[in-house]
Amino acid sequence: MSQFAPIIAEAETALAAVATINDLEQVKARFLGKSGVLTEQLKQLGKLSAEERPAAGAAINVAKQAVEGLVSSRRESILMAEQAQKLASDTVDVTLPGRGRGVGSIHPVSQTLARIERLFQSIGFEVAEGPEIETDWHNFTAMNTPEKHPARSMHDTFYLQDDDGNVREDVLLRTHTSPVQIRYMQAHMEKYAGLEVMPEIRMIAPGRVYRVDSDATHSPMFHQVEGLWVSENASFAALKGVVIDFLRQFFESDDLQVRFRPSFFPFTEPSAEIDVAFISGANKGRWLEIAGCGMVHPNVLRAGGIDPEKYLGFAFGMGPDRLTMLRYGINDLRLFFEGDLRFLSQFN
Ligand code: 2U9
Repeated sequence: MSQFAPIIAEAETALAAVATINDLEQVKARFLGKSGVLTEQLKQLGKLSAEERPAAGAAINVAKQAVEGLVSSRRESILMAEQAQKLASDTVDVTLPGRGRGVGSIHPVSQTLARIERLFQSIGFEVAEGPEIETDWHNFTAMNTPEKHPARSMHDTFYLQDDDGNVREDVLLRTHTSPVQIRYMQAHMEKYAGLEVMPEIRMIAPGRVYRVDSDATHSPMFHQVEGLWVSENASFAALKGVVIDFLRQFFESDDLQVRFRPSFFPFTEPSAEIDVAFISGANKGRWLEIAGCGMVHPNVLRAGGIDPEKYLGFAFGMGPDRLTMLRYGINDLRLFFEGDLRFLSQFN
């Protein structure tokens, strides 16, 4: 029996008494640590003669291995005991109802867009889309906007840069969906070029638009829906009929008051702003500006490849973000674009 048998026995007794990994590490340090019992023995080897040293060294190492083995088997049993206790106490109540899956919901503005699209489709309008990055020509020139118009300034419109970081004056983020109508008219005229009289145009263009503007009622990105009707006999009377019918259906109110107020836009002549007044509810009796409209300016028809002597057009534009705010009584536009589920999940 090795002279270290009593030390091994002492370690065994000490290890048997520990119940946690923490206490186990303390015992391990007492025997095998930097100034542990067996480590101290190793340090004494230098005092022995060269003949005695190998045998003594080997005996200490055998003892160290024995203690290490005791420590790891004790560690194993403590971990197993801890896990067994955890399994016994952490019970799963299999009778609890499941948490379910968040089903998500359609964004309130998307719901409004879908609603607007459905209403216009029901009276024969096509829904068209176009690029959000546009040329200055499609966004402004074709829309009869003067060269020096403030909307064309970098203060109001986001322009794009080239690869060297220089601002390009001819490429921008569209400020309205009107370029979609310009492209639509051009494509339409090309498609029916051979015909004596073209089929009439009835379309709406919903989508994202961009302006340098940001506060509670303005977002640098917002939505628009613009509509266009071009035919030989388009009229302001027809425009009023379409708009009033749409608004009454949109707000589900047959007695909604609608008012057309003379206004100015470069792309329509004559032009009007459209106000509504509700008969009941929180906005009862107040006139609220809700959209704009007018007869398409001859220059704009020409930009679309349409002869203004032969055809007339009417157009209108509205902001679905604002329409959504009115429909649900929301007072801050930014709520739509922050992605806060506490807000968004109220609309499913
Ligand atoms: C073409 C010709 C004419 C679209 C029009 C308005 C008047 C208008 C605003 C309403 C609220 C913009 O969303 S808003 O901020 N729009 O007042 N828009 S006429 O006129 C067009 C469009 C395309 C080819």
